[in-house]
Order: sequence, then structure tokens, then C-alpha cells
Amino acid sequence: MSDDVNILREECLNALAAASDHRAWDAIRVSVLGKSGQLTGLLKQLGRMDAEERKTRGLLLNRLRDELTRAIEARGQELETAALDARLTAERVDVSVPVMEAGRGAIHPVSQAVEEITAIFGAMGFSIAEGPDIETDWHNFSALNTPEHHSARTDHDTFYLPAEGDGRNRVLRTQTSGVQIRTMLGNKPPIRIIAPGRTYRADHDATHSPMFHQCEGLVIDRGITLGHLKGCLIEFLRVFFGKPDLPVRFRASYFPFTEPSMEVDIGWSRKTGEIGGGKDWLEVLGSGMVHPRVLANCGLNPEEWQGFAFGMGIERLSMLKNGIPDLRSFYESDVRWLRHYGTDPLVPALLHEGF
Ligand code: 2NL
Repeated sequence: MSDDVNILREECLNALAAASDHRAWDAIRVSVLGKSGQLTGLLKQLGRMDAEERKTRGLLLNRLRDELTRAIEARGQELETAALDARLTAERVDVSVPVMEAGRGAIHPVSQAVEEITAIFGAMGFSIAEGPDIETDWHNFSALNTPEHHSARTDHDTFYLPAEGDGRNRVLRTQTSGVQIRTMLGNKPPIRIIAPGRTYRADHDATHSPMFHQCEGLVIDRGITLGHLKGCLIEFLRVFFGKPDLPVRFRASYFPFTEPSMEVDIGWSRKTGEIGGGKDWLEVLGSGMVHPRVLANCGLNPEEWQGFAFGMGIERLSMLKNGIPDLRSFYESDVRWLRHYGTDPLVPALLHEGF
């Protein structure tokens, strides 16, 4: 092998062995095989040689090119694997580290409230029902006796979605009532369900978020009365707030889907903010006897079946229970806030104390 070819070969192989990262490796590749690379330069000289010389020299250079190309590729692979190994080692997560040492996460107050609400209603014999966040106009409004002109239907409050091929208009559900409608359509009474989940309204300020959580409840059976509604909700509120003698007041109201309808207030002190103390009242729930037209819309004969329903805002209940002053803080993912208001995941909720 001619000296210059031999030297180039040695230099290149030595440099490759010494290259410790991708950048050094790439510099060698370019300096040998690149457009102005050393080997490329030697190959270019072939054109000026006579036929005989070009033949021997060409064979030599082409062999060298093949050898160096393979060597460069192989070293590139090696370096890539080494870099990946180094990253995997550096970023390793030891899942066997005890939780205590790693520092524990916390349950978000919304999740915690949902757990508490479902534990309480679960103990009363309710099941959890779920449904789609994207709901048809019919399930969200029409089935609930909410007329075409009702203010809740205005663009102002509802996120409307573009019409789909099936001709059904869809909305981001403004309440979880569609879940109860689906449950009534798909199941024979008796029904006892709660439907917790995300809901959406086109509203955004200090006390309103475009996405928030609600929990609705529905009971359908024969001979259900207002007495059942009151007993159930009084018990729920007293257990949820941990106050066995919490004052609860039912105040006549109006919803299109219930008749009669009632807002539910709990006693509190405006001055100290204490739940259950003082002379003031705070609205926490909406409720009522399911409107006969809603039952009929779901294929139930109102002469045979009666029921009650209720709805509550989960963030609102959580704010009252935990003294959280600002709704917006729920969605900011501030770890300090989560540490402060979140619940230790390994401490089970002791709700049965309330029963
Ligand atoms: C509130 C009030 C309420 C309902 C929701 C309901 C559902 C069906 C039939 C009848 Cl399928 N009613 N839901 C009833 C009364 C009140 O919510 O203030 N929510 C935050």
C-alpha cells in the first residue's frame, strides 16, 4: 500500500478509536469522506492519471473507502449506544426507593372531594355512573325539559360543537344530567346513581371556570317522596362536613327538570366563615322531584315511578370544606398549593365516622 494511503488509513482508524462523542466522530467523518475530505481528494486525483496507474491506485483507494466507511459507521453505532446507555443510567428511576424518602405526592382536592362524595353515597347504596363529556343537545337539554328558548341554551353559557354527519347537535356538557338520562333509558328502575364528572360553561372569572366538576344524583323507584330527598341530602351534608348537627334548610326554587325544586342551604357564619355556626345560610346544592315530563322522555310512566335528583358543584364544596379562597387555584398545578391542600394518598378517608 502506498505510504500516503497507509498514513491516511492509520490516522483515520486511530482518530476514530480516540473519538469520545458524536461531535468528534462527525468531524473525522467529514475530514475523510466529506466533499473536501482527504480520501475524496485522493480519489479526485485519479482522473489525472494514466490508465495503468489509475487501475492500481483506484483499486487501492476504493478498498480504503469501503474499509473506512465501515469503520466510521461502526464507531458511530458504538458511540450512539454508549450515549444512550449513559442517558439511561443518568435518568434511571429507582422504583424500589421507599415512598417516605422520595417525598410523597398528594391527592388533588377535586379528586379527594369526589372520593368522599362517592364513599358517602356508596354507603347509602348508590352506584357511580359515567357518560361522555361531549353530549348531544338532546341528552343535555331537551330530555331535561329545558325548552328551546331557555337561557341556559344561549351561546353565552354553552360550548357548541360543529354539527356531525348524524345530524345531532353536540355540546360540551353543561351538567352531568345526560348521564342520568342515559341511565334511565338503558336500565329498569329502581335506580340509585351519582354522576360525578367534568362540566363546561363559557364563563371565566374569579368565581367561574370554563371547566369545573359537578356531581348529580338520581333516585327512581315506586313511592319516592320529598321526605326521601330531604333525609338523603341532610345525611350527606352532615357526613361530608363532619358536623352531625349541621343545620340544613330547603328553600323553594325552580329548575326545568324538577318539580317541586329546592335549593339546599347549610348554616354558617358570614363573619368567621365557620360551617355550621352562626346565623347565616349558604347555598350548597340544587335538588327536586324529577319532573314527570323528564320521566316520560326516558320511557318511564310517571304514574308508576317517582324520583328525586340533585346537583352540586364539587370545587365549591371543596372550597367550603377546606377553606380554599380562590377557584382558579384548583387548575394552576402549583405544587405548593397541592402540598398544602392535597390529601396524603396513604391516609384513607375516615368517612364512616360520620354514619
Ligand atoms: C345545581 C342543581 C340539579 C338536577 C340537578 C336532574 C337530573 C335529571 C332529572 C332531574 Cl336526569 N334533575 N338534575 C336536579 C336538580 C338540581 O342541579 O345547582 N347544580 C350544581
